[in-house]
Amino acid sequence: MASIRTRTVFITGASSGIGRACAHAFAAEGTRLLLCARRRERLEALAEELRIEHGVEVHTFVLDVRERAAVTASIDALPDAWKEIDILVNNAGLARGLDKLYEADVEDWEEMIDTNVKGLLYVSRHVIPGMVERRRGHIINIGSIAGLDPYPRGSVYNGTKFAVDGITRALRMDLVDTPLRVSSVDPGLVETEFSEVRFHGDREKAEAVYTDIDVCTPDDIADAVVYCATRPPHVSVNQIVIMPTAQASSIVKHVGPLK
Ligand code: NDP
Ligand code: 8X3
Repeated sequence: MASIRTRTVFITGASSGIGRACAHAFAAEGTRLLLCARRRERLEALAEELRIEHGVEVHTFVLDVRERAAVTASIDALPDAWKEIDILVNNAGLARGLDKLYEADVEDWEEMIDTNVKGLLYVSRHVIPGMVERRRGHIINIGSIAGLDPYPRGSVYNGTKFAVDGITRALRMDLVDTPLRVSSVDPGLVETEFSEVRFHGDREKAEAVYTDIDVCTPDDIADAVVYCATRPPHVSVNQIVIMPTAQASSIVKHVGPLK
């Protein structure tokens, strides 16, 4: 295991779920943390928690990754001590709706495409050049089983996560002549705010997704992300697909106790 102590890790969408768990897991390894999301209070509370629990340096900023100009301006405006990003975790993302393509709300599509695909691209485009210049960096994209194996009513969310898979693999080719590494961690069901966001705040519908099935926790996923980041420099963990034991594909899930 390679030490990443004092490395600077930038996590998008750190205010909740997997991003928040990644912040804790990296802090436990002694990294410095650069965290963004749209909800300022959440970020500030998390930063305080990380400083107290792990004694690490944390810098937060509010960012909507869909806003291209804001992405470039906020990264350019980072204090000098935070400009050299070693590990980028492209995590900010969401699903909106669970509908047949021909019945779905087009606004939901725009939000998913703008966040999951364009947001990831804007951040990557602005962070990676510095990594190439310093000949040091690791990009870890949070994809999904939904980006490897589609499911009914998921077409546009599926499409965005298939795009993340394609982008991840092509980027790895673009960087093959550099010391940079590109990984993707592709989870199945993880209990976070994901389903509440998907169902536009309908908690009952969201809770039903995780009822009677022993799903993954955000910490399970963060553990896989830190695994990717702590391999020796000559080892690239290209992809980790990580699901609950009771899930075998996007659509094959076992509800109820295991036999
Ligand atoms: P959560 O809803 O708990 O967290 C999503 C995070 O993304 C929040 O911190 C949110 O912060 C941030 N975010 C959303 N939109 C934006 C935006 N426009 N700009 C900046 N930040 C944004 O869900 P998860 O933790 O589950 O999701 C994290 C990633 O994991 C997503 O990419 C998701 O697709 C992926 N994933 C989730 C799975 C699951 O079952 N939960 C399974 C497979 C993949 P804020 O609202 O404060 O901006
Ligand atoms: C999230 C997993 O199956 O709910 O990417 O789409 S799923």
